[in-house]
Amino acid sequence: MSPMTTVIIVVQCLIVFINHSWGQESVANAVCDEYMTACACPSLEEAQVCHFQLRVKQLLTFTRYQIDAPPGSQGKVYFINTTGQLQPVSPVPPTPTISCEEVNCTEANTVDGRTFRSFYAINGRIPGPTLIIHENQTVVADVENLLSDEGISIHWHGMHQRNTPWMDGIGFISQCPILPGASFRYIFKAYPPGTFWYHSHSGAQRTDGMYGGLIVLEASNTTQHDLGIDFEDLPERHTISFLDWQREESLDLFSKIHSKIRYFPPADGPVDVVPTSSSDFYFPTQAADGSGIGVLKYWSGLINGRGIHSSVPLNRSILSLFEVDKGKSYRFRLIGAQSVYAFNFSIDAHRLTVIATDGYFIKPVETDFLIIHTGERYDIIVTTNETEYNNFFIRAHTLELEFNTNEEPPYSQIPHEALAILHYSRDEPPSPLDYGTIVSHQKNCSEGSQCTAVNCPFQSFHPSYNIHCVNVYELKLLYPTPDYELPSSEADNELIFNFAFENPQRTSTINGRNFIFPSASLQTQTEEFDKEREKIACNLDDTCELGCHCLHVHEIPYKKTVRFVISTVGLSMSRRRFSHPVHLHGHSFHVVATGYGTYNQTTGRILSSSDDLVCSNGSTRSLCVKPQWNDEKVLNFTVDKWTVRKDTVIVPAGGYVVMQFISDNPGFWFLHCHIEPHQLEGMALVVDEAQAQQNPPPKGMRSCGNFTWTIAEFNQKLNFNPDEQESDRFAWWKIALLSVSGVAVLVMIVIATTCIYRRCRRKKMQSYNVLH
Ligand SMILES: *[C@@H]1O[C@H](CO)[C@@H](O)[C@H](O)[C@H]1NC(C)=O
Ligand SMILES: *[C@@H]1O[C@H](CO)[C@@H](O)[C@H](O)[C@H]1NC(C)=O
Ligand SMILES: *[C@@H]1O[C@H](CO)[C@@H](O)[C@H](O)[C@H]1NC(C)=O
Ligand SMILES: *[C@@H]1O[C@H](CO)[C@@H](O)[C@H](O)[C@H]1NC(C)=O
Ligand SMILES: *[C@@H]1O[C@H](CO)[C@@H](O)[C@H](O)[C@H]1NC(C)=O
Ligand SMILES: *[C@@H]1O[C@H](CO)[C@@H](O)[C@H](O)[C@H]1NC(C)=O
Ligand SMILES: *[C@@H]1O[C@H](CO)[C@@H](O)[C@H](O)[C@H]1NC(C)=O
Ligand SMILES: *[C@@H]1O[C@H](CO)[C@@H](O)[C@H](O)[C@H]1NC(C)=O
Ligand SMILES: *[C@@H]1O[C@H](CO)[C@@H](O)[C@H](O)[C@H]1NC(C)=O
Ligand SMILES: *[C@@H]1O[C@H](CO)[C@@H](O)[C@H](O)[C@H]1NC(C)=O
Ligand SMILES: *[C@@H]1O[C@H](CO)[C@@H](O)[C@H](O)[C@H]1NC(C)=O
Ligand SMILES: *[C@@H]1O[C@H](CO)[C@@H](O)[C@H](O)[C@H]1NC(C)=O
Ligand SMILES: [Cu+2]
Repeated sequence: MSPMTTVIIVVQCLIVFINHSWGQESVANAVCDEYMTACACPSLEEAQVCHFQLRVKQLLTFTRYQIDAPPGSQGKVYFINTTGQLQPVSPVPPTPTISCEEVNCTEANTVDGRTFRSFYAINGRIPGPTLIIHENQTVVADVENLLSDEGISIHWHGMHQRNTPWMDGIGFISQCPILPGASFRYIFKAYPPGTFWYHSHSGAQRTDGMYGGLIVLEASNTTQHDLGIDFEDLPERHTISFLDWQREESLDLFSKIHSKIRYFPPADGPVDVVPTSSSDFYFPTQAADGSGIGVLKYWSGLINGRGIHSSVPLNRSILSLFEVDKGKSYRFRLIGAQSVYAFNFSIDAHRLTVIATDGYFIKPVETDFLIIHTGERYDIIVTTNETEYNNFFIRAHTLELEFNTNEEPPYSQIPHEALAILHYSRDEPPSPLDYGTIVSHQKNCSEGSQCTAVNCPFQSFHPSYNIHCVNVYELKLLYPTPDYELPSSEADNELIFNFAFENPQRTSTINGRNFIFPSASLQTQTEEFDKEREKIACNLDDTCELGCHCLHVHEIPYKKTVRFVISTVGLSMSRRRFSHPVHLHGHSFHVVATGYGTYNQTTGRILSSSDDLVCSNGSTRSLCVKPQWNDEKVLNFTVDKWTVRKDTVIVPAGGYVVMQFISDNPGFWFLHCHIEPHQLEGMALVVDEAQAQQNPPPKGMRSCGNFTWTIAEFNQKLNFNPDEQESDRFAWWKIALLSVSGVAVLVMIVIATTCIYRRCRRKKMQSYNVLH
């Protein structure tokens, strides 16, 4: 066999091998063009791997763009005219007019009907397309950063990322941000099934629209039977996301918040006016328990990217419309994508049957209102049994109340409401001109007609509201947790984290510490973190009286029952009390218990924090840097296979939530308040789970971090002589040539030796044969 033939055979073998090992997986490219609101993958039988492309751009609202046009191409501005239609603004000559037909351009993204500003679009839209995949499918998502100036990352909220912690999409925790002009390939297993979402986890980009739904369809089709409800599941049409929309871009907003300047210009004035009096400053509004809500002043609310600002008449707004047939039941999937505000969700004249949360089915609960906090998801069944009307308002109302010190409850609601429409397809869908004719059917809660609300951020409403709360810990799973996923009631490891505004600046902290991001990604550059740990990680024994700004990391061991107690107690004065929606990455935890403070029976407002926990130790100012259980109380927590599981949970103001899980997913997992300004101020920490068992990252993931060098190195560089380079390069070229010929000679020697040896053997054999 000649060496050439050998090489050819080896190469052919390699090709066959590669084809074989790659060809086993069937790959489908999900079509996900700019005009599509949802992009679906074929079933697992047809495609084990599903490929999406997500392109992130900065676009203007009310503007259409020709798809795939080069940068610098003209957008076309539209406004909603008096007949409720989109009317183009003609460009000034000589700018060429682009023509937008059905699918040539992005949609106009009219948001709240009023606010003309830039936002982050994924595939041309706000929100980005809903991605629909199947349980255990392998998802490949190429994320392209087409922004001009910011790094991005995409987090797949609720996906466990087992064995793939570096695919979790947290800038500087699980990866370096994707720089402008670059793309990043996320690959992960779609697990668990249910309603999830994806969103930026760098800066405050989520607030500016960088998110979309992520629906993982269950492999099992027995749910309908087990729930006893015959429903239709149409995730491409019936996924509903909520966003509280702001007038200014988040960079402007957060630079104000970080300077503690709560100035929001009046709605009827320009945004660039300078405040002249401290009375221009905004103070957070309050919920029924007196706790503060709304770090940012409310501007408007969007349901699937559309809504109505209070200054816009109904007949000049464009709302999201959800079509249904009469006499059926439908599964709707609700996604809390808000920046700050919780929404009280309801559909006029329809009750809601809550059937799942954060990917886990629950025993159905019927309700009038469902409160959804940022980060949470709830699945509901809506039965379309109304006979008289065809159009109903879908409402998402903030929990803000109008307090008047002299009055007693019930206080009236501040009218901050996002609207959409449920349309029975018995006739034509309404146009904006018809919106005004839609009859309101808001449920009036009275003594004789009590209402139910699921997921209140406090124990209960004052009786005068006639609203009964069903809170998270009261929900029960529909399917029991399998033993291998069930933590024991007794915790092997317990950590107590107090979420409060406890530092001299009164900004968002956990145990008195403001989280700051490292300069290199923890998950992919762990050696650097381990080396610098002393310098950059928080000292967990510090009493933090003067504030602690540090990389807050807590270690937990492998395969134990871990208990996190998330509390909101401590120094807080009543108005500074806040309920925080807390999200843990990498796990679904069991919500074992919820503790509440005490409430004034006359007003329903919080009197004091729960005394199950104490903060007294460790500091003269009683900062809650090391919260502990109160020894005088005997508390007993039990987990069973019906205990509800979630990945995001609301922790009541002045109270706590006990969550338990098995630490069977090694990785650096972020734990944080999902209210964007709180997270950015430092209400976050990293759980370092089983570092020794962590999976090293795939080759080639980019690294980031500080760069520093010395003057000596600089001087050496300064003495560089370009003129010497030509000959130098020649020298390298010669060395390369020499090595190649050297290798060739060696190979020839080896081949020659082998041939000679073989021939000798053949001769020996021949002589052997001769001998016998
Ligand atoms: C509103 O815009 C539509 C579509 O561009 C146009 O047909 C209609 O005449 C406009 N209405 C008014 C009142 O200008
Ligand atoms: C828009 O798309 C249609 C169909 O693909 C095509 O015929 C038409 O020329 C396109 N228009 C423009 C302006 O690109
Ligand atoms: C999907 O994968 C998970 C984890 O590997 C497994 O527990 C589950 O049974 C799988 N689901 C199906 C339908 O195969
Ligand atoms: C569920 O799926 C199985 C297997 O594909 C099928 O035989 C069965 O009819 C399905 N059941 C329902 C209620 O759709
Ligand atoms: C739109 O609504 C406003 C006030 O709500 C009303 O004055 C106006 O006449 C309406 N326009 C049309 C075209 O119906
Ligand atoms: C939710 O909003 C509706 C109006 O949209 C109101 O009637 C109801 O009282 C609110 N419920 C809660 C729990 O805030
Ligand atoms: C529709 O069903 C609900 C229960 O799901 C019931 O309360 C309501 O009265 C029904 N409405 C009509 C018009 O039948
Ligand atoms: C609730 O009360 C308002 C105002 O009193 C009334 O207009 C409305 O019809 C009532 N809603 C229902 C469903 O009865
Ligand atoms: C509860 O609130 C009422 C009304 O503001 C007040 O008079 C009363 O003293 C409060 N009760 C307690 C225990 O603070
Ligand atoms: C307070 O902290 C000290 C040292 O950190 C510890 O020895 C002591 O037991 C703690 N006291 C309580 C009541 O937990
Ligand atoms: C805790 O609760 C369990 C189950 O309810 C019970 O068996 C156990 O005795 C309780 N322990 C204490 C100390 O109350
Ligand atoms: C990187 O630089 C920042 C800012 O100077 C510093 O705070 C941080 O500790 C440095 N990181 C490391 C790993 O040295
Ligand atoms: Cu918070």
